[in-house]
Amino acid sequence: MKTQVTIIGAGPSGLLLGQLLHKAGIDAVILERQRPDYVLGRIRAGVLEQVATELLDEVGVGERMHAEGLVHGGFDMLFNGVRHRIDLEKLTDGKKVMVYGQTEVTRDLMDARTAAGLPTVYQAANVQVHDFDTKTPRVTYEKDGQSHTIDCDFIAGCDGFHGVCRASAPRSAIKEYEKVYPFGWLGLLSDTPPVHHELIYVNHPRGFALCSQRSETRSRYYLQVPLTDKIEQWSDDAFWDELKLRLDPEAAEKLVTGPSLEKSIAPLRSFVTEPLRFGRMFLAGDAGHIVPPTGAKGLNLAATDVKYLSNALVEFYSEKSEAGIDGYSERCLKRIWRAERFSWWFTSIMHNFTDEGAINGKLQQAELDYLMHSEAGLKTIAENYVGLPLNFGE
Ligand code: FAS
Ligand code: PHB
Repeated sequence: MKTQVTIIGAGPSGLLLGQLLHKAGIDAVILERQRPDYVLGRIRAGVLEQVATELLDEVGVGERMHAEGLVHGGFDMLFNGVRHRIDLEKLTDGKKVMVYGQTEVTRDLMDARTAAGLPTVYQAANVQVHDFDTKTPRVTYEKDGQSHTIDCDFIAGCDGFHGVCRASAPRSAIKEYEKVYPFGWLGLLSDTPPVHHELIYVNHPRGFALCSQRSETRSRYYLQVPLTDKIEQWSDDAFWDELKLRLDPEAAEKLVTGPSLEKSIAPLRSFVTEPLRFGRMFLAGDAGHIVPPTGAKGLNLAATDVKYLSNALVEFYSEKSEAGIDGYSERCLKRIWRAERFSWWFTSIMHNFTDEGAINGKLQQAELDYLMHSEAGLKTIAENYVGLPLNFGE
């Protein structure tokens, strides 16, 4: 088989890239090692920046998001028993965020790809990338016991943190930066009405909590838990009891509990790969970077990565210019590091770092107190949360 771009991974990065390239008339094949229902079953991101919603509109899959998504103009930060509303709209001259689960984004992109009759190979096993340091890269994979080869011009590594693409880059050419946090997030999805009409981020002596949502009848909650915790230790009742202990009395009273539809523990890390380009192979999304989910940046960074990559490939094919692909890595990394910084900072002020001594808690409280009483402090939270403009700093 021959194509222009082989995309590895049918998560949001790969699927959005596929639609952007299709819109530009560039052929691409997506190889995904799992089944579609498995990809959809992973419960992940919940908040989209305006930049991401505009990209979904650009590729024509924004209709259901606008119909079912929840537009939020602010969120609450709860600490010392007091809730402080971060008025995103006022602090960013009108910007808001869209609460629309990654599962739905992925479903919309999958449906659009199928409707356009575009090639996606699910359950593609043993995907391997070859000769990406030449102008004729190849990808091999196995499907139903048959071996296949795809000759292409470019390989897009959209295969997530545990994918094959970054692992295939020459170690001498790659630098990886990593910070692993001493706790995880225990997430629970339930068909219960959200406890509040906006998100609530909680800094409590017992640990961080987050009250998020997927619709007016479906909620998503998180608790900071020790890295040693196993999901089997957490019954639904234990989860709800702990969440109530971390909420203020009003929210604890209002909280509607119910059976979990999904429950999982995710580790938190800050991770960046430099560079994001290896010859004719590019990394995008979680394949190139990971943020702690506190700042709701993971999915949004993936969207801008693939926008930059599709622009670069359009320039290559339409203008025979390599400027875009040569500048891809640097352009992405500038935005990535800004999101990494905010996600690390927001994680550092909202979580319980027991191993950093009592003074850390006091310093956190002092920082939170300052931020809530400073226009500049509130603005820095808001402008990063809604997403810095693409031309920020230019
Ligand atoms: P993905 O990991 O979503 O997709 C990669 C795809 O590549 C997968 O479908 C995988 O099966 C496939 N693949 C991997 N190796 C392959 C191979 N060798 N061959 C073929 N296919 C291969 N972000 C937020 O903003 N908020 C959150 O709350 C949040 N929670 C998260 C929880 C968890 C447990 C994880 C892991 C991430 C979370 N994220 C969150 C981040 C998440 O939303 C990512 O940013 C988003 O999934 C990025 O999308 P992709 O880059 O497409 O990577
Ligand atoms: C979610 O709804 O899953 C979500 C929302 C905001 C975050 C992280 C996760 O910061």
